[in-house]
Amino acid sequence: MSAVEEIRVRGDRLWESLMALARIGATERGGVRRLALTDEDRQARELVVEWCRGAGLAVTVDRIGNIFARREGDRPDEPPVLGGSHIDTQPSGGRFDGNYGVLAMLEVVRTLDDYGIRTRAPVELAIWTNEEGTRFQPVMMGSGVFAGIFPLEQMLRRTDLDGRSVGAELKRIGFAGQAPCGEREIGAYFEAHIEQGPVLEDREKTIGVVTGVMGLRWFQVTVTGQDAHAGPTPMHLRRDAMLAAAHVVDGVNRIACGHGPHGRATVGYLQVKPNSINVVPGEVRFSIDVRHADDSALDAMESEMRERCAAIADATGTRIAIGDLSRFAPTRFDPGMIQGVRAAAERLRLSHMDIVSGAGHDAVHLAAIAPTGMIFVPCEGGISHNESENARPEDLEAGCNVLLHALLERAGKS
Ligand code: HGY
Ligand code: MN
Ligand code: MN
Repeated sequence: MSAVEEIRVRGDRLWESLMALARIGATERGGVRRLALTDEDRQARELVVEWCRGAGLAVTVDRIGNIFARREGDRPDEPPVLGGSHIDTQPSGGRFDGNYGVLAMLEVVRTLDDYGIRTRAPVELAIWTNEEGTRFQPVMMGSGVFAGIFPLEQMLRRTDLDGRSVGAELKRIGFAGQAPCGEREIGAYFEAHIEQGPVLEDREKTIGVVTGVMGLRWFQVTVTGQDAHAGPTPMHLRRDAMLAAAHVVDGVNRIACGHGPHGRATVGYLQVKPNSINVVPGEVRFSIDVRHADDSALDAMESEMRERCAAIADATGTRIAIGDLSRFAPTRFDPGMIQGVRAAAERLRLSHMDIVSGAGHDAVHLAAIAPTGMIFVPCEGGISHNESENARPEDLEAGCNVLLHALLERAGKS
């Protein structure tokens, strides 16, 4: 019987499961398109549930479609130690964002079985509904309902651009579960994830000990001007919504650069009406994603953005409406969990460094209700939310070993 310190996951089996899952929603350019609650999401959910049941786990689904696969512990009444992430992706997403955290947890469970290890506390694999927030807002929806941050009924009524609701889509794909959302004690939560940025690769570190997550604010902006003929309408008599939008895009970029190094602002989505080559646009709708590691900086960025929009509206004779889409404050993880991840990396003799996550994760919501920690591994060129997203098998295996040993420390070996 191997001493616990010597047990290791099987990197080949982890890689095979990642590649098998990546085939669901695979794109021609090597990425994955698996939007939340689509048929691709259903197929992926069914596959992972089948693997979980094959590993002897008891699977439950809650009312927002979060999936929990439970491995019983010797003390079934003890709050479970959870590990997981999400399997919904961006429209042109990658094979590892979210999927790695779910399948690393499955690999941990399979490894515990390989070595015949029983834990004191129960262990649960978690798959959170709609982490990406692309098709339905807010971002990190399922974990937010589980943590009591988003009201269930309101989230079930949220609709996509085609008017389909979360509740109807959960029913349609067969994942409108019966279990209550949350309302139970969680012993701890771990999430393994690719970094989605270039720092670990640049510093040649295998493991990121995640100390916290940047705060995020999403806005929906609607600029209203006046449709007009592109020929007869003189420049100074136009109310050009596209011109105003262009000034806002440039303005938020300057605001973020003015709050470096952690300031971020992105306009990722833009719709033009009537979107015709010879019509001055009368309406432009777009998103703004603002982030920072510090809440007062986020406040400053938001007020500068609102002031700048008011000035642009005046200057262009347009109206600019700013709606709130989603937000969460900067998060610091539990010091004991951070130390647990760090100690596991040290025991495994893996190079590591502390790092703040620029990307949001379900761990942000779990941190509100349980001791939470994250483990990062590098991704190639720091590229993510991109079909070319890639990670090295040996790094994925290393991160999974850190998850195994940090989780065992928390769940206790019987
Ligand atoms: O937007 C984010 O940071 C995450 O990928 N949903
Ligand atoms: Mn993710
Ligand atoms: Mn993502």
